Amino acid sequence: MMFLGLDCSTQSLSAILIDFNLSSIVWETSLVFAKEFPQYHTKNGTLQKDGSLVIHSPPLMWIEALDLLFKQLQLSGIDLAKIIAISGSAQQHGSVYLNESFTSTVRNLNPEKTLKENLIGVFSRPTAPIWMDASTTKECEEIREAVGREEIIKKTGSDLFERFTAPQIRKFFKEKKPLYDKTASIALISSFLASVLSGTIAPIDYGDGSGMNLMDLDKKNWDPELLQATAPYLREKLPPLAPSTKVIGPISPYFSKKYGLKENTLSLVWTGDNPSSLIGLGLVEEKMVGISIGTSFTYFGTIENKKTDPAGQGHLFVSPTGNYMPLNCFLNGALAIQKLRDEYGFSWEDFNCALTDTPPGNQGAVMLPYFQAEIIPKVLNPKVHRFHLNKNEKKRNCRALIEAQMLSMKLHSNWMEIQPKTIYATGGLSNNPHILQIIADIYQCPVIKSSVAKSTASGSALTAAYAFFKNKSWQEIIEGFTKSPNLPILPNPSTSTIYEQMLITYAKYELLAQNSL
Ligand code: XUL
Repeated sequence: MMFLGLDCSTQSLSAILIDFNLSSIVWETSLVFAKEFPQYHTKNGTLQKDGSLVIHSPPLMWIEALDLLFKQLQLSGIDLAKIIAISGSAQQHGSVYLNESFTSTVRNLNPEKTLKENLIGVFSRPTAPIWMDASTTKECEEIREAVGREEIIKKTGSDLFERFTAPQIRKFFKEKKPLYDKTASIALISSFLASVLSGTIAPIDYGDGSGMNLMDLDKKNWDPELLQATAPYLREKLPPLAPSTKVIGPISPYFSKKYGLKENTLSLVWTGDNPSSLIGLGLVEEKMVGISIGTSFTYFGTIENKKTDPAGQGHLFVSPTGNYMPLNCFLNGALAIQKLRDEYGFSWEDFNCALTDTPPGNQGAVMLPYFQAEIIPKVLNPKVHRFHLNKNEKKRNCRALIEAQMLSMKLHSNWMEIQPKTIYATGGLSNNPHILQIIADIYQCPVIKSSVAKSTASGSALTAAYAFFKNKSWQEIIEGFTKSPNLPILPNPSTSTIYEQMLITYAKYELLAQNSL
């Protein structure tokens, strides 16, 4: 019995096919957008002008990738009739704007054509604002003003954030009203791709819906007051909400006819990449903690009772298990490291040497790594700050960057009130033991790299299995897939006081920089 999990992240579309009975991964792939689809001229999968806070991506690129992925799956020689159900996840918050032709076009996808040829005419906005977009401060203020900050945090689990969907929709409505009026349906990236796969307008799941500033977390419904404060006629443009364990129906005949999947392969509601990786990492029990170090850096866990961040910097999402998922997201993650490496002409080997050649605590050197606009703490005028550190001290800068990323994460995650016993790490950079060692030392707790590199896609495959079996617990579902054979990276106790002290210094510099802006 096979289950397919997909993940449309900022930089790539990935897939994991699991054989549930054998507890094994049968096939996996990753299509890097910038490499496979240069015709879209993206930088790491995104469209952005230097220095601009506006960051979008082309939805057509995602569906071209979907076609290519299924083509590769078909050519893999695997018996696709064994695939029982498909689910997926996508980068959170980003929104796709569709005109009135979408419903009928997606219902009648012609397998003689490509997905791109089928869907080229369905967009009322050619590009989709994504989670890196920080251009909606004004709209955040307007919605906050209308509904009240405390009320919004209580209802939706988060304060207004530039990248969240409501302020993005409001900005589109204000700036491009005629196009907003032509928009019949607004999807999240997750629900857009689920729609294509199922041939019908797909629900938005509670987890990804929590990242919109539009969903009432308790009622699990769209909140009328927030809808009204965002844009007119918005309720009519949004799909229903549903759990990510819901089966939408069979896949669109496009995929069975074209690629040889079974006609009755089930197609599920998709969720966001973070909720999905919670499952992929096996964090289904209260107070388990994960860290994802990919394009964004996120720190998250599972809790049973609703708890929001009083400082309004973090988020509370509904998790696929029905519990809550507190999460903090940092924008200056992998791309900040890449930027520093590019500046210094450092290979990964050089970078790793820099980490081993410099001592924990970096002899007092501190960086505030705002290479791009930052989410936590909010920085809209990006600038890299250096204290007791010179830009040309290349090795110390490398350590300063990683220490800053992890100290900031620790500093701002206190509100979750979870003392991690073990941190489960995923994301591209979790392959790097030097980075994991710094995390272990700063948190003074063991860090285990996930057994599955693509934990988001694997989380979706496991969610598909959960939905199919109905009577198995989450624990039974994840058991064979999430136990990591990797040895934990243990903290070095001698670094404990160094980092305790450094956290205080870091907080002081962060405050200083905030006040000087
Ligand atoms: C979470 C967030 C990011 C994206 C990246 O709130 O904005 O982690 O989901 O894919």
